[in-house]
Amino acid sequence: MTTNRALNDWIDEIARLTKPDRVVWCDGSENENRTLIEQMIADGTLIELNPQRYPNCYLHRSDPRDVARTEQSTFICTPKREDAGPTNNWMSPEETRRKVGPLFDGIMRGRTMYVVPYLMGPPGSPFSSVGVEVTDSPYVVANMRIMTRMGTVALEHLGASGEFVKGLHALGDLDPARRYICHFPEERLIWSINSGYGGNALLGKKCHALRIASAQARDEGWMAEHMMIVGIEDPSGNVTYIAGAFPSACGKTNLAMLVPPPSQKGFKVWTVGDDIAWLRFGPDGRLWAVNPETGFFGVAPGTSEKTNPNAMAALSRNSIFTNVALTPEGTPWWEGMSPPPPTATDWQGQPWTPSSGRKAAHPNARYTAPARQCPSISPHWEDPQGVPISAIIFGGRRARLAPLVYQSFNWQHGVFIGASMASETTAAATGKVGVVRRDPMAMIPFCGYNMADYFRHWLEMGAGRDKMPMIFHVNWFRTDEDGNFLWPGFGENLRVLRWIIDRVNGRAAAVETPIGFVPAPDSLDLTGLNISTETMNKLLFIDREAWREEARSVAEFFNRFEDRLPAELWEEHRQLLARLGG
Ligand code: GTP
Ligand code: SPV
Ligand code: MN
Repeated sequence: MTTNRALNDWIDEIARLTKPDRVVWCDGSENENRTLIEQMIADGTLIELNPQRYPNCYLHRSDPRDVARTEQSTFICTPKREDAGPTNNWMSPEETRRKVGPLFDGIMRGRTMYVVPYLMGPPGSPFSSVGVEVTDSPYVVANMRIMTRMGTVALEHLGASGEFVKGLHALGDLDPARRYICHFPEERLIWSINSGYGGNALLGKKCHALRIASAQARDEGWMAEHMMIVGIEDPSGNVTYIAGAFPSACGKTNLAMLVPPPSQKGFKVWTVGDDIAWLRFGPDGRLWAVNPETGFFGVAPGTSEKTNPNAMAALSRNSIFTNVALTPEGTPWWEGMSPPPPTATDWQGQPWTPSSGRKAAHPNARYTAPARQCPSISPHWEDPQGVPISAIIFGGRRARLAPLVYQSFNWQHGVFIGASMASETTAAATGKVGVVRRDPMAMIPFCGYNMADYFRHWLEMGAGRDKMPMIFHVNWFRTDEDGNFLWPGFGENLRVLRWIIDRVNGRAAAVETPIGFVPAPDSLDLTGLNISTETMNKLLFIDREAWREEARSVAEFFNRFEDRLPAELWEEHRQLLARLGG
């Protein structure tokens, strides 16, 4: 309960609509969490893992129809279709109320309605924003407790203010055909029904911190981005912060937690955030960033002691695992974690052996782990003013075309690079995997308004400012003819981050190409890395004909925005073609 009138009124209204048997206000306490977990163990929603090996850890198995974000059921509900833009599904607020509203009528009958106040961003920070998620899923409550500052702290932050993001979530029957994730940016309201999974149901994350926040940020002159934030400390103790936008399952978490290889003596890496960044100008005119979350909802497959020991430490206790396999010892397992166990129970609860011919964990299996448990967590990760950003990197999965790293010529060209980004689709959303699609700034699924206006906002953020971060593009996923990755990735990515930092400080040498600056031979530190000159040449090769083809495809994409696309981006496109010689 609270004394906040606006909040009480809204909760009453939702309870009248959804008709739960009970209403429980969540305070975020240890006791409350314990009770919820025990209840979920009793009803089979959670399976307790081996308490010696994984203390206070639990496994949840989703309905097989509900294992990833569903972009086809995600809507931006602005009065005018043009305000959602050509890359979002649109429904008018009236139609949404007419069509989706009735689905909530009585949906919580026989169930408990949890009221979850949460704070995105550090307490006392000008960046921070309160939301209230109403849900009938105790699994959502337990996850929100890890991912956000939940309960009393949020109500205290809210005080008597009526300014909070409203999120209504109901599990329903999980029928994908009647699944709706609806956003009303003008009312700061979210409706989610018939899914219990991640980005569809933990409304503080993609729905609030990206879709609603991006629209708010446009109005108020800041940015809400699908970015990790990492600090690189050099041997003399200087820390440079970098923000990076890569599409879902394309390496943000791993980059934010990277472990320097042995040859990179004296470097330390500090994790500030792994998925979302809110950026604002500081009094010094620089761009500062906070991570609004308090946990990691990370991709499990591929995560191991070798690839990401920091994540492995973070998820070793007080964590929830979704759609991973279970070993006979009661420990979680997924592809790439360690050699396969001789027998296991797969993510759907079926007996599994390595010769079963199918995956034990779902490719989008995830862990929910508290950020404070990450050994590389930055001492500044909860600083109310954030950390100052020196470079922004865009990246994606491109088997071909995009070189290991290149630098933009200036802010406007950097925005063009972000706006023309593409990446192969992954299991983070339902649909075909491995198809190249445009994913500007890794925000195609998460921008709460017309992306043409979003590009305009990016351009305006940098206009007339001389302390903007430099913009780079990276690609860890280029492959050879046989489909093997050319670049070792993971910890070795530090070598590329060091080149980026050296460029920011005017130290590293570069070669100008039609697409931007690439490392001059020998300007990337490759000591201790067994990689041939031939492979490096392949990684940095710019195939002009392929880039001309790419430019044609970018033009097709830009044309979808018609007159609304900022002319500056067409100008950059024209200049790129001119540099490519056609
Ligand atoms: P979301 O949480 O979906 O937004 O994803 P993310 O961008 O945080 O992706 P994450 O770091 O979890 O990586 C996704 C997958 O890519 C995992 O299976 C990783 O093991 C793999 N991966 C990450 N970094 C690298 C890399 O440098 N090279 C290669 N080859 N794979 C990588
Ligand atoms: C993503 O898909 O980018 C995620 C996972 O970070 S989810 O929260 O499900 O959106
Ligand atoms: Mn993400």
